[in-house]
Amino acid sequence: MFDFSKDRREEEARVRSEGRLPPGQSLTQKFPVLHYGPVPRFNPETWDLRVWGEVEEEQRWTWDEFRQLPRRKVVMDLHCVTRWSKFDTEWEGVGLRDLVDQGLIKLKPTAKHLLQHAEYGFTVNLPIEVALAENFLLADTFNGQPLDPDHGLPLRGVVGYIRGREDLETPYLWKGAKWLRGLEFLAEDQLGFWEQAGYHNKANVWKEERFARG
Ligand SMILES: Nc1nc2c(c(=O)[nH]1)N[C@H]1C(S)=C(S)[C@@H](COP(=O)(O)O)O[C@H]1N2
Ligand SMILES: [Mo]
Repeated sequence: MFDFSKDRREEEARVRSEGRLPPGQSLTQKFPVLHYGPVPRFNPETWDLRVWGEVEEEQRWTWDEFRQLPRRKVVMDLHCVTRWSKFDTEWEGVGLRDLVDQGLIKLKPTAKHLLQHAEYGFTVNLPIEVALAENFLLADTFNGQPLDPDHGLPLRGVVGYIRGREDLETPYLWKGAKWLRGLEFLAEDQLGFWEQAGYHNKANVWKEERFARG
């Protein structure tokens, strides 16, 4: 095995000096896998992404249709509530804001929250402002490659910190659902899987909002 601990510590010192290491986090050069339950299989023939709730029209995109949607690239620092952070990760996919701006999703004024629905009934909630910001992406590509099955193949929500964008809310990584299959827009907030299990609802990494009090 390589011993890259010195390299890791140097990298960590650098991002800390740049003000990019949130409190209680440490830098990893790996990409740990974290989730509850099994990894689903991807079948491009039957896969779809559905959009419903507080929208003017429901949507359903097949895999081929999803790949035709407007695309963008985002570079982000990822912060996991279990205290690892991964820096300068490169994602490509579809921005929710672009779908709304281009009329591909028509939100009702009552749409105040997004509930991501993943395989096996997993859910996670975000306020609409966070879901529509540039640091939340419906990602199908990581470092120029399709996602690993463990990391959400074919599609996941991903949320992180964009350098210099202190104006954007940065939640912990659990706020992006792997194996994403549905976007439900809600008038009232609804807790997702980990939020019901006691994780913090807002999950701001700079404020260390890891767990709900109680
Ligand atoms: N479908 C699904 N998505 C999920 C989870 C899960 O249990 N199921 N866990 C979340 C948690 S707790 C984390 S930390 C990240 C981890 O993403 P990674 O495995 O790509 O590092 O996925 C999030 N998305
Ligand atoms: Mo997590």
